[in-house]
Amino acid sequence: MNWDLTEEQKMIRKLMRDFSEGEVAPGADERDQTKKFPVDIFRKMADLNIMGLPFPEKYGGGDADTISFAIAVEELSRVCASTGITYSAHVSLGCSPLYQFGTEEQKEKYLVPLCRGTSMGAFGLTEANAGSDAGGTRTTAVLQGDEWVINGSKCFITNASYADFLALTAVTGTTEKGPEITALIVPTDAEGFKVIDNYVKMGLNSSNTTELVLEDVRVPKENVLGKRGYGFKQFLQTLDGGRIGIGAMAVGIAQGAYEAALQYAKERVQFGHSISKFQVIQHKLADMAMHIELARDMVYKAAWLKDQGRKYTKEASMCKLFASEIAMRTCDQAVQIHGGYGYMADYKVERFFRDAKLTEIGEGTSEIQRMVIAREIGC
Ligand code: COS
Repeated sequence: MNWDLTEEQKMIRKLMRDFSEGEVAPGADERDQTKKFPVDIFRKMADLNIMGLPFPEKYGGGDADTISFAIAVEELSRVCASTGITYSAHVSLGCSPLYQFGTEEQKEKYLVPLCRGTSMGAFGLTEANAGSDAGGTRTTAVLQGDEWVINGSKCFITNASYADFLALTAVTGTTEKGPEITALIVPTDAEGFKVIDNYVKMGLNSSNTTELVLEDVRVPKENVLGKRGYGFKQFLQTLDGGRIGIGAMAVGIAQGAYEAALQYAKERVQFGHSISKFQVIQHKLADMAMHIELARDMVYKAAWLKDQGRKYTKEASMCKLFASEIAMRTCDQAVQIHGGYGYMADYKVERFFRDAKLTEIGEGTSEIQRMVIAREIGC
């Protein structure tokens, strides 16, 4: 076993660290306050050829592996989790299903612009009554002649305001097992398609979270992604990859909060000593460092399994569950170490704390991850 990163992975870590500190960190607090989507940052990431990092060069990708993708998400999230989740969703939910299930023609038409960064990637699964029970989709698509006619709505969809198209699930019929669910690629400027950016959120304020409303939206018959009736399974498989991204995001947030707490503890003097000299603070910092190390190892293990073409459903759920829960705990303790200052928006641990909560919810709640793990271990 080799625990070292490859030369390429180290290079990507350095590139993403420099980019995140130089370009992403400086405006992060302001973007959080103004809820401004980081369009310029994503333009620069497109120039660096990072938008399609883990996909083959022939589709405009960077030919890197999933560990490199996780490193990129981690480094962005260490300074700005809104940028981290935007990138993670773009790659793992926007690009991935097109790469895994699309025809060659669909990859040319849709994956290439995503990898080049001319459109953001998005994915439409969740609905008001289909959250944890993702198979409870009510959106319908009816084949009329050579076109699908889609009606319904989706909620909490990341990046859709900046996406030229996205794949979404719809009920296209019934089978003996229940509804037949198919994934369809839909242009966001199609007649009858509304993307609404109106949510007021706890955190991740400069990421784009939208509602989608589809009224008699028509797309050509060939816009089925993969095979008719396989949409639910395809999206569950896509979520396995997405959970590595959220795990990496959680590691990045935890790392950012931990570093801020360590620095603050060294600088803050009380009772005549910097508080980092008190054992009670040292133990908090030691626990943070240990948890982050363990979470990062689990994220990389799940990513490595994916890169080996092995099954990684259980490990993806484990890394997402563990990393998100330690991110929340680390941010809580980072605020605690900052005392009253940690409760103030001037100190970035306040933002990390609000942003971390989403990692326990998005792409499957902690309860769903435990359900997936329980099924995988044969309960
Ligand atoms: N990859 C590929 N196929 C999978 C899969 C996976 N990870 N997990 C399940 N499947 C398959 C099953 O094998 C089953 O196939 P068959 O019909 O051939 O037997 C099918 O998909 C349905 O699976 P299952 O019966 O387990 O579905 P459930 O409705 O019980 O739901 C959970 C499974 C709860 C795991 C799923 O709904 C889920 O992940 N929910 C959370 C959704 C989520 O993360 N939402 C957030 C979206 S944010 S973008």
